Parts: sequence; structure tokens; C-alpha cells
Amino acid sequence: MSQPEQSAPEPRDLPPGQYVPRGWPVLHYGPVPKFRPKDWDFRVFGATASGEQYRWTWDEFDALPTTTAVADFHCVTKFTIPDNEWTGVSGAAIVELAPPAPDVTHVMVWAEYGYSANIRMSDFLADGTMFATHRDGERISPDHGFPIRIVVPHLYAWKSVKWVRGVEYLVKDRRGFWEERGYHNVADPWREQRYSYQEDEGESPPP
Ligand SMILES: Nc1nc2c(c(=O)[nH]1)N[C@H]1C(S)=C(S)[C@@H](COP(=O)(O)O)O[C@H]1N2
Ligand SMILES: [Mo]
Repeated sequence: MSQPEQSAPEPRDLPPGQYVPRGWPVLHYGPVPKFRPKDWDFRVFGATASGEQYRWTWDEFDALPTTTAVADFHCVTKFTIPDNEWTGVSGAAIVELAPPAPDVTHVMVWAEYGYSANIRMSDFLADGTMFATHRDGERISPDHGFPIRIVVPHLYAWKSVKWVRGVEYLVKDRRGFWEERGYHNVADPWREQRYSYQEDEGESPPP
């Protein structure tokens, strides 16, 4: 029996409803911010263990120890970008450097122009969650979040905030930008948690 020269690509395991497009779409609300290294800082605030805020300049942040992880990237508009190699500062590293108070359950990730996304502390600490500076060995481009974007690869990509400037520790969950506009508070693509009307008890912020 003759074999085809090139076998068809292996079907991948995608979350329900997702497809792999050509290229890497750019998707965001509002303009791409200009990076001004002298004015840029990264802050951790809210319910820290010490009650103090933490602040890194760009040079300080860019010198923090990094990790690398390979992961797919799932947008709620149904495209999935497979096999991204991300390098950056893990959520766990930030929590170690800026310890949260014991009753912190969630974080709000804040970007330029007030974009935000809330994630559970367990998602922030998960393997693969990081403030990425590089994708596939190259600096992230301005369109994709330069100088840093968080990637939370196991959640829909609106939680993967571009142009991040800070993290707020929360003792009470609160909705971020898209979560306030009808998107799911948790956003697990494998459970197709797209819209807020799908939230089960315990998945929504307290009133
Ligand atoms: N600051 C900011 N980050 C953002 C967004 C945004 O509007 N503003 N959009 C999110 C959405 S909905 C998606 S799908 C991804 C898209 O990332 P990409 O443009 O790198 O593909 O960015 C996320 N991060
Ligand atoms: Mo998205």
C-alpha cells in the first residue's frame, strides 16, 4: 500500500468551538500605548501582607528571573494560536517578591488606559502564567503588548492583558473590563465559559 508523501497534520486537541487561523491576529480595545521606559513602572498594590506597595522600574523588572513555557492561546472569538513559547516573570515569582495578605483570593491585572482583568489567585500561581517579555525567542511587539503582557494560557485570552502596569491583590473578587461587559468571570475554554450568564454559583464575584 502506498503512503502519501506528506501525511495530514495531526488533529490537535482544541477546546470546544476553537479553530487555528493563519497567522497571529491582533485584538484589543483602544489604541496601542507608547512605551516610555523612564515613566514606566510595575506596581503591586492592594492587600499586600506588609500593607506596602511594591514598585519596579523597567530596568529592574527586565532583570527579574524568568521562566519559559509552551502553551496554546485561546481567544473567545474562537481562534487558537498553538504552541507559543513564552518567556517572562511568573505570577508565582511576583507573589514571592510581593507577598499577599493571607486572605487574598484574586488579583486584578491592570494595563495602560485602565484595561483590567480579574483572575483567581490559583490561576495567577498556575504553571504557565507569567508576565511575558518574549514569544518564540523574540521581544513581544507593541501590538501584542510590549513591554510586558500577562499570559494566562489556560483561560480565554481577554485575561491575557497586554501592556500590563500592575497587579492589585483582592480580598473580595471584582469583575474586570470584559467581565463587567458580559464575559465569564472565570473563563475556562475547556468548559466553554464564554459569557457571564453561564456562571455557576460560586463563580461570580460577591454582590
Ligand atoms: N490591554 C489590553 N489587553 C488585552 C486586550 C485589550 O483590549 N487591552 N484584549 C484581550 C483579548 S480579547 C485578546 S483575544 C488578546 C489578544 O492578544 P493578541 O492581540 O496578542 O492576539 O489580548 C487581550 N489583552
Ligand atoms: Mo479575545
